[in-house]
Amino acid sequence: MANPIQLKTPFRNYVEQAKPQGAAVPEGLQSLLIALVGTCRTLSDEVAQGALIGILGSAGTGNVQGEVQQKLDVIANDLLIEGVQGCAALAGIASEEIEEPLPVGKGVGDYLLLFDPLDGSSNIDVNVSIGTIFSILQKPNPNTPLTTSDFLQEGRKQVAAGYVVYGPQTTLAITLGDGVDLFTLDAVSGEFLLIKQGIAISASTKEFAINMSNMRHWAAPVKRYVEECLAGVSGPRQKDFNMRWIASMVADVHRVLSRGGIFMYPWDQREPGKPGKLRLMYEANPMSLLVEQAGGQSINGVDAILDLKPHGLHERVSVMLGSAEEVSLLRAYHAQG
Ligand code: AHM
Ligand code: MG
Repeated sequence: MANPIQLKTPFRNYVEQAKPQGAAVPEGLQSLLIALVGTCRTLSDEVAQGALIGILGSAGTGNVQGEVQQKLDVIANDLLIEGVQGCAALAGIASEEIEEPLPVGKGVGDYLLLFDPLDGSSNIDVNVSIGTIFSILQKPNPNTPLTTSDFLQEGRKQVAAGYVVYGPQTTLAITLGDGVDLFTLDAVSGEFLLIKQGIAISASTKEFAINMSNMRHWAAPVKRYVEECLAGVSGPRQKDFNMRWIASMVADVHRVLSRGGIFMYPWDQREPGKPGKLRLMYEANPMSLLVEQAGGQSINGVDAILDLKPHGLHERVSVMLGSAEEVSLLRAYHAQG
């Protein structure tokens, strides 16, 4: 685990003091993280105002993936892009809401930022937790012009990943590749303060999260796994399971990090050519790094998500992550076919 840092330390000081794998965080990365997290604080304030500042409802536009954009999807995307423009070490940005990568300045620098600016869009208008998911990669050649292929790196290469969930509290979870730490936004100081270091996901659990309305479309191994959970204490698992589904990945994964569990958004046969709903680069990869860093596992059924070689910025993937015993079982069921 990283060096111990005093609880309630503000995020800026935390980043200065952190020593992932024994080395200080490079200054360029420090500035990027501070700017990014500072922008999430602004976004949190806007989310909290909701209808009072006219940010609810549809934007009347679609994103690159053909999904209807909510006003807050667009606001969050613009805010985040604007918020990191001053970061000299940042070469480019990729977002769920923009088709092509966006160069920052001349498109040169050490880092690449990827994000889902507002995850859980269907929950915005009903006042249920939503969030921002982010991933930071090193740019392979810091001095050459930005290309899409710069971003197409395995998730294991992320230098930082995290999310901010805008819920009853605004909470930040982050990994710099040496454990997972949690912060809560303090409304008084306007700072994210450290509340927990070295989050650990319990290996066993009695809680699963999946959109059950898709059950008839799932592949056999996922159906078998969930049916066995539902069979409870008299079934093969010999225990009763509980189910949760918030429909905001940030909130569902936050619960998994907080008290264990398994979260699944698997491939289903409605669109057989589509590997899943969730996006690899800015949803599955950052969440998978957090989960693995907290001792859990994250797979697409067969392989660790962090080992997948990406082929496109907006590529989708089947996701099963959380408590190690459950994810291992699901992997075994996939191996049996
Ligand atoms: P979004 O990024 O457009 O909000 O979509 C991703 C969200 C995830 O947060 C969540 O797990 C999933 O979509 C919910 O899907 P469904 O509405 O099928 O339950
Ligand atoms: Mg999302």
